[in-house]
Amino acid sequence: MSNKEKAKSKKLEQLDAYTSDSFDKAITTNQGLKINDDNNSLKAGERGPSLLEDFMLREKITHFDHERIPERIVHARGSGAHGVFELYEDQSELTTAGLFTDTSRKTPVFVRFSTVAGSKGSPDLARDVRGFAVKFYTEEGNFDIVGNNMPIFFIQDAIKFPDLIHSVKPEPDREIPQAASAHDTFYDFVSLSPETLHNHIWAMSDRGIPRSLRMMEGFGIHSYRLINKEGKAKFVKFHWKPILGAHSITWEEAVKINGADSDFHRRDLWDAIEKGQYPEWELGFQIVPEEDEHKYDFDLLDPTKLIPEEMVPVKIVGKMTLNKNPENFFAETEQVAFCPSNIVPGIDFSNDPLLQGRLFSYLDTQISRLGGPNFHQIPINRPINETSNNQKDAMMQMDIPKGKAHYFPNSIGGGCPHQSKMAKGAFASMAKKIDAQQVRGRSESFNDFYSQPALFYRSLAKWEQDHVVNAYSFELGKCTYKHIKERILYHLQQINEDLAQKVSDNLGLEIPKEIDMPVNQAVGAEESDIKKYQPAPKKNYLEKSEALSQTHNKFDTIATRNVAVLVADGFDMDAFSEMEKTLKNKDAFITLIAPNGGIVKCSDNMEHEVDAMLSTTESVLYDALYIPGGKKSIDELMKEAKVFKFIKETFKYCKAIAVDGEADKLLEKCIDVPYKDDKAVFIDEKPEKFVDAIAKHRNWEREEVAKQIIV
Ligand code: HDD
Repeated sequence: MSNKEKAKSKKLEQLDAYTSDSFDKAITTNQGLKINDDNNSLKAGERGPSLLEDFMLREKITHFDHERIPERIVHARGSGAHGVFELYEDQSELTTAGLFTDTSRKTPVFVRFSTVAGSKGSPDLARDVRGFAVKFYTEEGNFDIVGNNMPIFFIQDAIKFPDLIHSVKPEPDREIPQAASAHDTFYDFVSLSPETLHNHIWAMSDRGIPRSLRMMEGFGIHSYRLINKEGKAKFVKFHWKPILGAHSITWEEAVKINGADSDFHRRDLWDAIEKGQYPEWELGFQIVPEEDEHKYDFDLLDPTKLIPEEMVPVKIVGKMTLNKNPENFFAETEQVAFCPSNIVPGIDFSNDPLLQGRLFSYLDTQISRLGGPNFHQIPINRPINETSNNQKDAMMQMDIPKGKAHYFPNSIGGGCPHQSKMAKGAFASMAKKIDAQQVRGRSESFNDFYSQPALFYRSLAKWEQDHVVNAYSFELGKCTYKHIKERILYHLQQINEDLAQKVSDNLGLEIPKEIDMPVNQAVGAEESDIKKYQPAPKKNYLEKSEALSQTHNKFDTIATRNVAVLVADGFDMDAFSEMEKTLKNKDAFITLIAPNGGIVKCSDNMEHEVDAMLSTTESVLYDALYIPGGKKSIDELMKEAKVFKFIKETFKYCKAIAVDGEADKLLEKCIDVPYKDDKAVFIDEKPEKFVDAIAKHRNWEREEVAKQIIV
């Protein structure tokens, strides 16, 4: 079965009806007129001016002039793919939602991953949160989980979202810096809004620079509700767990990748799907009964808090597989419109004030982004079930709605479209008891800003903590205002003294003993109210949570890992073929790199196609390096300075290296720190050991030594 056939789904069939191609077709105007010269405009004489009469010129240029739509105000840079969600077991004790109760269903999905701050053309490896938006085309309508790769968000109330984003986007006077949080306005906002600290420390950790979009977790973040047929509701948090494990790279490497291939993540996702290595995630629920709403040291409605998995384990319920690339980036990935308000029966919202604001914002933004309120008719956004209502007009209506009555109730149209009972699959908002006074403010239970960042930092491995220290030092080092840096140092001190001390040493600044704590209350609020919103003292309700560190992860596969193989004419075929067989059996990708393009000959005089010329590629684009022996080949490689850079970088960034025969000479020549006993360097060893080391992603323990290497 071809990949395309495997990917078949009701959504893809629907999209097929809208796809077109130009193969074997005559070029025409948009009015269907065949064109006989698309190279020359109509002119008054060969050297004369173009004529207004030239409708072909005008049509072509006019279309071109309008080919761009506004990029997303956030998450502008993104990559999408089609796939399917399959349920492992019926979850009807929790919900009536068809996609979570019917195990025979294969629910089509479209997923878009993104960075947050950068523009549409910004580099993939920015330090940033990654968007993880999933649209389920269910039989009851579209259901969107518009999440991120971090389980919490920066702010607690949607009214702060424009401020957060204005602060992180390029500064308004010079439009600098692009796709980077390391600047004054962002840190000004963060330092004055301690609610941001938890998401911020996640962004400063390795989670902010994933190895691949296929190797990161996803989170719905807010508490939602699942409701079963008895009407019983439970809180739920959605988790996506990648089958390949969650892995990251270092900042130094990210900077180089951005130069070598700024489409690194986009290409990686596309290539894996094209090669039939479909990315997969398992979906998990964290369930909290409504009776337990107030049982925790944090508020379930506060989106800056996670529920540690040690307190509420994640129950795995199904699997999502991405199995088809889009046909057209603009039509699908650019025009897809996610809205957290897209919900189906059996699921409902919580009172999380951030979620409540999002329920408005997404629908609203699509209207200017996609040109009007009929954006749901764009093929990628159409649900797979039938839609029918009385919103028949507006820009770009694509259907021709028949009938006279476009209001409800009506008798002329037979009362149609009619309302449906819940038993017939209609959505009805759950009955929630609300007995409260209207207030503009927040709950005191939202005041704890330090406990969870502290838990996060404590839970990291030593090398992960080092990366956090480096990230804070780098980012604050890029800020120019001393008082902003000091305010951040103060907050870091509240989170973890060791962290604060290391960062302040790096910056050469003192940690202030106190700062003027900003007040999230109305101007002129009562003293007692102001006090109510001061940060609460840090609590320690859990010493460590393993789920927060990427060291407690999946390290059991090398599928889709890209191994660079450096060769020149005369490389040892015996060693190479054993290695190649082992790696390919485990679904790794191999890139044969040689000083020149075209063909390279092995020791058996066989011809091998070169995948990349040394001058066109960089070590940072690969997960591991293998160099087979062969005197002639190694002598040739010895002459290439780029080979030494390649090896040194691979070692410096803690990746697995295997060499055979004479190739050890290359390591000896360029690695000037001890490497022979390194856990991930293999000299004339069995390929299986190399495989295990690649599966471990990196030998981070090497970092202390490797950082002395200059490249
Ligand atoms: Fe948002 C896009 C994720 C809070 C307003 N958001 C957007 C996308 C993702 C998220 C993944 C890209 C969707 C796509 O690929 O098209 N946003 C989040 C998460 C949040 C969050 C996980 C907090 C838990 N967002 C948030 C708030 C607001 C917005 C509080 C406004 C009040 N977000 C938007 C937006 C965007 C958007 C401006 C831009 C493009 C779009 O919606 O479709 O409306």
